[in-house]
Amino acid sequence: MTVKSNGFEVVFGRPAKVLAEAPGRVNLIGEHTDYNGGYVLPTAIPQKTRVEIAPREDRLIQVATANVDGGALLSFRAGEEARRGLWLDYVQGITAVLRGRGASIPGFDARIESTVPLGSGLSSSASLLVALARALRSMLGLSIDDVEIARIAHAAEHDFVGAPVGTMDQMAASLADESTALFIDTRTLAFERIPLPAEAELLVVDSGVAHQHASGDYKTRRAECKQAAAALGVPELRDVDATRASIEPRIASLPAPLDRRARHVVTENARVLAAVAALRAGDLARLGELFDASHRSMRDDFEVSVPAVDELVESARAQPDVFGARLTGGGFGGAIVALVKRGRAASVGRAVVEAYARTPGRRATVLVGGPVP
Ligand code: GAF
Repeated sequence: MTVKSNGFEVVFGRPAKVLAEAPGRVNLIGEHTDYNGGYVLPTAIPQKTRVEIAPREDRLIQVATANVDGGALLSFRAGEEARRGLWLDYVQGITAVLRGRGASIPGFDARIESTVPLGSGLSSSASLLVALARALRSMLGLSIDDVEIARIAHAAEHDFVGAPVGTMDQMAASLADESTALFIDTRTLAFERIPLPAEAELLVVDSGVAHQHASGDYKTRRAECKQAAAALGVPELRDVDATRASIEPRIASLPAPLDRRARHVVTENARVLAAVAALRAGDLARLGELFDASHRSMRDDFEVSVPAVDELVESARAQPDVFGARLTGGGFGGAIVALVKRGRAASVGRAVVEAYARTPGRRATVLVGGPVP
């Protein structure tokens, strides 16, 4: 079988055999909980990464992308993966992890094209990893389920690329769809799809302040959470029961900033469970309150927001028909997500972008919820 290709053939002079896709994600709530064994609630966004692929007779792996510097073609040999600090590492990560799990990986040509914005906290890397893993599963006839695809993508990013991320993004890219929220217990990777409310829509606005995951701040937060868990005598912060009245003084007695970090994770886990209940009950006002509380917690306790993002959140909250708004993703820049009355996201987005642009040098972009092109 060959697939109708709109680029592969131009680069490689033959048709692709397989086409696979995976979406980016926006996290509704449950931030910095996934590496603490906690709960998360992402959903898929319309933007996707698409991978076209065809096997080769030799061991060469050639990968073209339309997304870097107007187009790039890089290569390596199957079995000779070595980290180079380039986007190609994501591809090498997947082939190395699959081989480590016993798959025989031949040479192949691949072309990657993505509409997921880079650096906005919407999981462009996880969508690439999952799309490629799916393409190889289908090209090689591997019997791997979607949770396993997420685990392989996570191992590629965490162990091979060296980004110390949790499992939310890969699970979302592999299992989420646009009409449901994916409620994941990141300790077990058990998941459940919960329908999104028909009366609301999501608005995602990029602040234009690029974030960088593998950077020191994310690592520092991870380390602080580990220290806080050890000081509280639990394996992971997930194990702290937020409903126990005795826990608040114990968290407050931790040395700063571990007290604030622990408080964020413990209360954020509780907010995810409350958000799931609100979704099930169709209680949009409650869901909005939880978005707002999550943002305050990320800003004040986890300290992963930046002034530009706070400004976007406040400006969205000031608009009519907005139930709640918060920073989404890892932070230190990136995008906000707002829960908006259905039919109002495009005009709220326009107002927020306009208000933001009044500060010189600031330019925001509506990524989800804008006018349908
Ligand atoms: C980034 C990471 F990749 C995720 O694993 C998660 O920790 C998120 O930041 C914060 O919730 O997207």
